[in-house]
Amino acid sequence: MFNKKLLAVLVVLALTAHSNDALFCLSCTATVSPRHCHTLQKCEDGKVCFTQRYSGINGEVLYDTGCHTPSICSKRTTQHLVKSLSHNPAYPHTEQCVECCSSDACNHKGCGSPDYPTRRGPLCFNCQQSVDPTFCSSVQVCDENEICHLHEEVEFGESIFVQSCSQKHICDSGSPYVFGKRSTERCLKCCNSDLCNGECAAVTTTTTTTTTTTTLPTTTLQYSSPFDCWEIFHNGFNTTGIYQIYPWGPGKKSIDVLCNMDVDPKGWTVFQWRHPLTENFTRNWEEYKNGFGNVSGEFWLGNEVLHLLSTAHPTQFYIGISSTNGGSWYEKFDNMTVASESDNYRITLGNASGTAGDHSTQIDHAGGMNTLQFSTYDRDNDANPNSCAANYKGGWWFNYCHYVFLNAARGFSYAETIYSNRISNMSSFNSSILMITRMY
Ligand SMILES: [Ca+2]
Repeated sequence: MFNKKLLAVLVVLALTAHSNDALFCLSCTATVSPRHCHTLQKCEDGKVCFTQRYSGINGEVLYDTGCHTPSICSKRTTQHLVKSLSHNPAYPHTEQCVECCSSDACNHKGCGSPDYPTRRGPLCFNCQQSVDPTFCSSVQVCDENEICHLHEEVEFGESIFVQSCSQKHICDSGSPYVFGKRSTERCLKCCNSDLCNGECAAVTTTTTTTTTTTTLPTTTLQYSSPFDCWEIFHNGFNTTGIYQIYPWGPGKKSIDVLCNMDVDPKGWTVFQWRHPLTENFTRNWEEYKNGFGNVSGEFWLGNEVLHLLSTAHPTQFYIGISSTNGGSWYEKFDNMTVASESDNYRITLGNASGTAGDHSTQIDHAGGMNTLQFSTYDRDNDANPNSCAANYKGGWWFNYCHYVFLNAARGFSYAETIYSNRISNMSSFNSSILMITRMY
């Protein structure tokens, strides 16, 4: 079995306690303007929000944003950055500005970039499902007539939080969210200031449902309609194999997935498997969205399912690769999310650990994939003037273009660099596995 050697790896998850004092900063790379960045990062103590403006390959103005130590804005550091960027082939032109600020999302207008529209609603957390509203890292600016909204459902004993912009009348009309007799709404919050829907502390409305006499199906399973392989594992199934999950919720359509119960922490939902590289991975946007291949062979599970699973719970991401000369490596990333289709399935990755090397998150490099949108040959969302997906014949989170690319076409020798420093081309690529599980 793949990566058996690696099963004994202990992962220590450092769970960061939520602090009300934490500074939130917009965190994106290569955006045309910071105000178009929809990812919010909770900074470590002592860090500030930064904006960095520079010229892209065609001379277009681009911005990176995020948390950083204030030293990035010191004169000496700025000069050093200008020097290092000008030697990076991805950024032939020098950086133009680095600016710091220290209030929530203040870097949405850093380095002289355009501010949010003057007529706008609040900046709100925007997550369709999260196990804790403080884990939400996606934001959007609401329309003028909208407010920030947060509500909690309890389903099968688990709390699920939904955060979004909503019409004001949603709050005026009480509770519009009733998802059947198994749901009890707990927290419903409507508020009208930036980032006010990040937690449930101030509950504006509480509704209590009356006890239902409906007899629920008797079952010994903890999760009768498992959402993912994590729930299947916690239902007591600890053998790697194909199982049925309900990513769209109980009573909705189910799909077959490969659950990996070998790698710790067990309960991984596999979303890509390649070996022996016979499946065609040169597919269009819709095929990558909905998935293709055979779940008992080689496949891509689908970006839509990946989005649903990775945004419902804090998610750990695993990349496993092996080469034809017998080498195998893995890398794990904390806090992985894949945004919705409206954000072109943008991927976000947290801290990395493993043996393969963190070539996916090198934010200042042209080939890192962290915070990037997905591209296919018919949907070009990369930073390259050409289409990376068309040139390299597979869908991926391309930048300009890649350090890691595990969906390359078989026999396509031009697709060099399958995994930077590990697998240099298709002829030495033996297998890959991509999978996710809950961090806790
Ligand atoms: Ca392009």
